[in-house]
Amino acid sequence: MPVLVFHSEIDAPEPWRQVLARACPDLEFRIWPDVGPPAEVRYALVWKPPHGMLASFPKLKAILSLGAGVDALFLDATLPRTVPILRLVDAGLRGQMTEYGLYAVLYFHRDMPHYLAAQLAGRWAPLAAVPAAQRTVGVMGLGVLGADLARMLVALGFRVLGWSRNGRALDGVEVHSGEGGLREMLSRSEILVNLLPLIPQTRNILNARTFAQLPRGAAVINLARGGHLVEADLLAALDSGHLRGAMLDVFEHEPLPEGHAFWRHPKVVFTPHISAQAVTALAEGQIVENIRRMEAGEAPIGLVDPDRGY
Ligand code: NDP
Ligand code: OXD
Repeated sequence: MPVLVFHSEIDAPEPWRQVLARACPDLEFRIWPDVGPPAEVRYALVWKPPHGMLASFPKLKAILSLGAGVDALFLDATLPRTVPILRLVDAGLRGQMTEYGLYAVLYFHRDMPHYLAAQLAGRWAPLAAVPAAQRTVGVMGLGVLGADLARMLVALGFRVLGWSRNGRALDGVEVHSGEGGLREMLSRSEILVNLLPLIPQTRNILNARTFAQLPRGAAVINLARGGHLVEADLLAALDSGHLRGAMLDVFEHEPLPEGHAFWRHPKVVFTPHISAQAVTALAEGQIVENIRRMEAGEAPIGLVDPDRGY
C-alpha cells in the first residue's frame, strides 16, 4: 500500500493519522523514522524534516508542508528539486496571524509599553491621543497573511503602506515594490510589520539600514522568520532610542537560547513562534484535497515555485 510519512517536532501525529485514515484509506500512515521500505513512500507531511529525509524516498509524489513558510525545506541541500512542494495557504493560519498582527500593532499604537512601565513605577502618566487615522503602519509582504492584516488595519482606520514583489494593488493600501518603494515605505512607517517569506532576497532585511530609515520612535513587529532579522542591529536601534520597541514571534535560533538579550530586554516583547499555528481541524481539508488532486493529476493548492523559494 502507498505510504504517507509524517514528521514534525511540533505537530502531534495522532490527529493526522485519524484524519488520513478516514479521508485516504488507501494510504498507510507512518511516522519518521519508522517508514518501512522507502520506495513505498508517496507523500511526506512535514514540518522541518531532517536533512536527507525527503531525498531518501525515490517515488515521492509531493511534499505537503505543515506550514505556510517553506524556507526550512530549501536549506536541505539534498531536497529533491523535481518533487512538488505544497505549502499551507491560509488553512486556518490567516485568521490567527491577523489577530496577532492587530494585537501587536494596537499594543504599540495605544502606547501599552509606556503604560505598563508607568503602572509598575506608580506613575499616572497619560500621553496625548493619536487617532488611527494619524498613524502609519507598514506591512512588508502582502500575500495571504500580510494582505489580510493590511485590510483589517485599513478597516480600523490606519494609514497603511505595503510592500510586495509585484506591487499588485490592494484596496485602501498604498502599495510599494522594489528598493525605492521599500525606502519610501520605511521612511513613513511608525509601526512596521514583517510578513515576508524567508528567501535569499529577504534574509537579514530587518537590519541597521532598514531601522535607520524608519522614523525615530518607530516599532518593529517580526512575525515571519528569525532569519529576516539581524538581532544585533535591532538591539542597537532599541538601545540608542531610535526604535521604541519590538514584538517578535520568530527567531534565528528557536527556542530562543538561554541568556539571550531578548529575554530580559525592557523594549522587547516576544512569543515562542505561535502567532499562527497549524491546527489539524483547520488544515486537514487542504491537505486531503491536495492528495486527491495529486492522485487525479489536477493542479494542487499552494504549489511553491522552487526558483522563487516561496
Ligand atoms: P505569501 O507567499 O502568500 O506572501 C508572501 C508575500 O511576500 C507576497 O506578497 C510577496 O510578493 C512578498 N514578497 C516575496 N518576496 C519579496 C521581495 N523580494 N520583495 C518584496 N515582497 C516580496 O506568504 P504568506 O502570506 O502565506 O506567509 C508569509 C510568511 O509568514 C511565511 O513565508 C512564513 O515565513 C511566515 N509565517 C509565520 C508564521 C508564524 O507562526 N510566525 C505562521 C505562518 C507563516 P508577491 O505578492 O508579489 O508575490
Ligand atoms: C508557518 C509557521 O510558516 O508556522 O506556517 O511558521
